[in-house]
Amino acid sequence: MSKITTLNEFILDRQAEFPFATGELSRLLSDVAVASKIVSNDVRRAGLVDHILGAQGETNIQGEEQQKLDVVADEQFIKMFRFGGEVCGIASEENDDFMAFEDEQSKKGNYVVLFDPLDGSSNIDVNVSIGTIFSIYRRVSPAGSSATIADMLQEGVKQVAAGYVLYGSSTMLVYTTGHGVNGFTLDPAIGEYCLSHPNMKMPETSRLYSMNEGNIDISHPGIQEYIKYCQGEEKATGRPYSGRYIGSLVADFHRSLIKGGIYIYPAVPSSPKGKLRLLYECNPLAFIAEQAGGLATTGYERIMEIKPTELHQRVPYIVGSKKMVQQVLNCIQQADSRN
Ligand code: P6P
Repeated sequence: MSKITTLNEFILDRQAEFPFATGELSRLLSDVAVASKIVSNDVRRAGLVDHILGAQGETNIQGEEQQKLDVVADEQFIKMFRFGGEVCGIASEENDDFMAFEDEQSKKGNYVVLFDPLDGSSNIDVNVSIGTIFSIYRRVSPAGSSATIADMLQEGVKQVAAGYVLYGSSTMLVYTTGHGVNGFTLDPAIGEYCLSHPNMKMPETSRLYSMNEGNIDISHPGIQEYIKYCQGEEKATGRPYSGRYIGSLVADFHRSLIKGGIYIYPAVPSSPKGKLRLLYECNPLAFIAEQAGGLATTGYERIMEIKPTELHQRVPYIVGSKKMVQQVLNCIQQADSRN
């Protein structure tokens, strides 16, 4: 049995890899981990909320209004960042505008965090895995001042760290600081994240594709062509492809990271710019994907090179195994050249 490496040990061991290695980013990553443990505990009790602990909008015996779990998660992460001392501001899927923390300690913080506190939360009611996604940047505004929108609207290539927490059959935290991808599984017996998936690499190809089948016929002809190829009859080289779509981005992405695969959420008439959010869904997972050997694109440009223009902007999203993404790009290019 090998030695258990906890997340905190791992972060400290690797601290020298961080630019500006003053321990600030290490503490921030530890803050993310602590907040996620609290959210994990809430998620594990979610099934009790409506039926035993009271439905959203009702007040509990303390007279506190029962909140939706994604609001609870959002407030938990914001509280952790606000009082952690490393973060001068945040942007979250749950809040229309970004938040600049105005206390003097926070204004000295060198980082901003953009996050989706509980992506796929509509799956809670059916007990399907959900996740937290986070993206960390160094601020561009002067230390000591209030965070600005410019701190939030940075290209994905400027992320200093990114990751996700998957509340699945176990709770896993997967992150990168630009030096590879590592996965940690929460051991509830000791309350620690333990290194379970060191140096994660996304297989270059796979027979798993992940797309809402209802979108296929209304998406780009090149994407239609690719999916039809995947759904084609028995391939001479082996079993046909399999469709796997959980409807929870973090769970679908994590499977691609482990087993290989491709996740596609294209522009469709109901979401002409795509459904997924660039800043706190697509960029952080793109950073993970690229660090693990995969690719992430809109179909026309690298996700992490997009210059953001607004906090909640959406983009078409194709992410996963390198050879599968390249094949989709070829299909898109060929379809465009035929038009
Ligand atoms: P659809 C969840 O709402 C989410 O943002 C992702 O987690 C998920 O992959 C996608 O939307 C599902 O969207 O339109 O297929 O239900």
